[in-house]
Amino acid sequence: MKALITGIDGQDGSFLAEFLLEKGYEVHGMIRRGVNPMVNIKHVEDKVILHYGDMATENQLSLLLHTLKPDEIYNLAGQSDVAASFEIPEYTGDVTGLGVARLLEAIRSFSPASKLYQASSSEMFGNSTPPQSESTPFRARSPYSAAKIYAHNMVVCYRESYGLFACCGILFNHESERRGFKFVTRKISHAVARIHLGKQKVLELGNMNSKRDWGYAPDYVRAMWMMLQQGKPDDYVVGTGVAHSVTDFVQVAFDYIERDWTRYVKSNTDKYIRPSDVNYLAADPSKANDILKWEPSVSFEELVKIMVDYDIKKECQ
Ligand code: GDR
Repeated sequence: MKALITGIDGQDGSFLAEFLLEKGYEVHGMIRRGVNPMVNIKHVEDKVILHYGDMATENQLSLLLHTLKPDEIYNLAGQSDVAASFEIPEYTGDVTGLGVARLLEAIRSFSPASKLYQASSSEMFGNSTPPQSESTPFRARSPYSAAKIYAHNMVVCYRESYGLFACCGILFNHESERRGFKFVTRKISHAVARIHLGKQKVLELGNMNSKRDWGYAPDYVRAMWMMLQQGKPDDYVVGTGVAHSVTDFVQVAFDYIERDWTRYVKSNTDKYIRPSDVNYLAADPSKANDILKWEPSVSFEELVKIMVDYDIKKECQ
């Protein structure tokens, strides 16, 4: 089996590459030229085949699909930083939204038998009432979610119009020791590690009241693969079903190093407040549980510990 992962150098791409290699796949990855992509995939660099490409240009996507004709395509590329999408809305729309239209056209024209996994996002639900399921309405609250909703709708449209085997995984937040430092969980685990070691004194955060359904990323890449092994293409919500606030994450992380978080954390820092935020995301993962037989394997408390332990070890090196 041959798979192509766009955005292979991101958190999810790297876990997915490992997962597919273990299953005996020939794994190809698309990376952008000019970025230093190797941090997350350094350890599998010689086992995967990397290609330059960009969601912002159709030529390379078409050529890649024409040459590879992969059995499975996992589209994990895109501008995924919600806060940044307010500053670069056009770019976000181009790569995260229109990029998917380019990819779908390339699949339809050059590799229509390929199965597609599209990384949709719980952010698309905006402030729709939790728990959110596949039938919950989408309500964009950021340029990022508007782009993801467009991409999601395009995948559904191409599935229904051209019979492509294309699935959207509406994934709730999933984190790990490979998460980028700009996302709140890694920002917290990294700061907590540094505070523990006496390297940092203050952690500045934005809105600590928002609630997210946080799971462990390796569990989520398993769900992506499971979707493409079903008899028919469909969309699935993937999350733990349990939500916690940013404050909860902070509290568990600081409890772990036995310090009182209120002495170190400054909340509502202007530069981390978004023009509009999503308040409360909690998955209703019943469909993924029933049909895919998918279940998360790591609890919220375990996730926080994995991340803090990793960052303490890393900061000691
Ligand atoms: P999110 O993740 O926007 O849910 O999108 P993020 O970790 O950035 O924010 C989660 C919540 O924490 C609040 N917050 C802060 N966030 C950041 N980044 N930095 C801070 O200092 C801070 N303080 C408070 C935010 O306001 C927000 O409410 C992630 C991304 O991975 C998306 O690409 C993905 O689609 C969704 O998860 C599911």
